[in-house]
Amino acid sequence: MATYTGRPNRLSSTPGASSMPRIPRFLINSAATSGTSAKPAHTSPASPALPRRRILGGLALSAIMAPRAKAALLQPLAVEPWTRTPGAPVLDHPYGVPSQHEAGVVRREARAWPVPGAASSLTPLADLHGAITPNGLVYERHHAGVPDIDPDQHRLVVHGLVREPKLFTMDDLLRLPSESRVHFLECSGNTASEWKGPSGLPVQITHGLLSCCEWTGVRLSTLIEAAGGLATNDGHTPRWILAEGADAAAMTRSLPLDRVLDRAFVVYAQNGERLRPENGYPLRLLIPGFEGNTNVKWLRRLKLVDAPLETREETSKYTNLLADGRARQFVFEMDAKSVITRPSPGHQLTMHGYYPIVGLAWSGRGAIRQVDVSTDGGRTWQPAQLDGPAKDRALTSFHAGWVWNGEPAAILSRATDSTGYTQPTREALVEARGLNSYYHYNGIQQWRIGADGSVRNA
Ligand SMILES: Nc1nc2c(c(=O)[nH]1)N[C@H]1C(S)=C(S)[C@@H](COP(=O)(O)O)O[C@H]1N2
Ligand SMILES: [Mo]
Repeated sequence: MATYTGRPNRLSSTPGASSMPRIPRFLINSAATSGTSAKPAHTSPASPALPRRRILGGLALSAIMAPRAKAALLQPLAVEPWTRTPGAPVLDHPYGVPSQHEAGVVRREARAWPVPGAASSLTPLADLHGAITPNGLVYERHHAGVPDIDPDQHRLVVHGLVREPKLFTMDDLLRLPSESRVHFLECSGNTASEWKGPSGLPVQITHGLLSCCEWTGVRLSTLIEAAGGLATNDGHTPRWILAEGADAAAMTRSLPLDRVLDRAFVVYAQNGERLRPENGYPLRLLIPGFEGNTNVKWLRRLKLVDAPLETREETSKYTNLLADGRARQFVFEMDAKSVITRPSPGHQLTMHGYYPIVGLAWSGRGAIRQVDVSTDGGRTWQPAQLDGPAKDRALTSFHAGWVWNGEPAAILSRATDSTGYTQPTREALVEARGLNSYYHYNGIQQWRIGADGSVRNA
């Protein structure tokens, strides 16, 4: 079980932080009171903004420090084994890997799928910091496994209602003007576990079909231009675009041109390096804000058409059944949503006092404008602080201060996006959409804190 030490992720105050309580003095060296090894306080760098006298003064006043930790403060720093001899040589790992102490921070599978090659793995949200998902931890969803594609043989064709149908090699694409933008990617099945009420699952399993990368590639509009521009043939006007993958599922989706043309791009890189095989190497479609499955991986074909093709993913799959038996088709945008990642189920609060509440918010319809946090089950709310300017259709991390008095509590977060839309309660969502739905669950998520400091999805 992870121990949540409650270390603040930012010590300096920032404009707009008025709702945020000042960091209590005893917190400055909280590491000395929790965890297994009590380290001398002066090894942990404190904020330069806080004068040393105040830090030490705060410690002296602290009523919660374990006697062992207090004694350790008076000892000189130990000279640890790693300080006594030179460390590992350069290029120990030509491609770097995380510290061996972070070996538990990995993607996990939530469930077994009934079809060979069909699988998903989830991002460990509770262990990540900031808004970017490292490439090795981006969630995966494959309908028919991960193809091993030779980039030199891969081709992208742009055809249909264009003037000059065109075949692109990867080299061709790399010579076209490129763009790098940060966007989240969320599977429409993310958090489906909570439709019928709290599932008991941790945040990696409830919300981990969610990642955020800086993607680099070529705008769809640039590709269409390179194919001579849109063309009307035999009375057929280009209004939709069909995207097809080169995997064994040949994943195929039709997309309305007027809603994707301004922001869709075909990407060959994520977070500075070429796409990982599991995320679509060598090429994928990225439509910021749209449900995960429209972001066709291993992209090999874009066809301009006049109407949706009604593929399998648009009829049998990825429709949303309402209470009255009718289904919504072509629901593309992921609505505003947020979740508290720390503390979250599996964490353990180890002391009474100050804890930052840390989480993520996002919207498929724009930028996050505000996040509110409640610690009393949704009766009262306080605005959280957004960690940096919120980007369009990107994960935005937030934090809020909380002093836990040791009583049972229920912590929640609620996102509002730049369209003015606010994340609904589960009850409001069920009221509007019924219980036949599977996809697009974005209800407010609550975690319960027990008097023993346990955190549960209950
Ligand atoms: N060709 C192809 N594209 C695909 C898929 C697939 O199985 N095949 N899965 C889709 C689904 S359902 C999702 S949620 C996202 C997942 O992208 P990721 O694996 O990079 O996280 O890719 C989409 N694109
Ligand atoms: Mo998905």
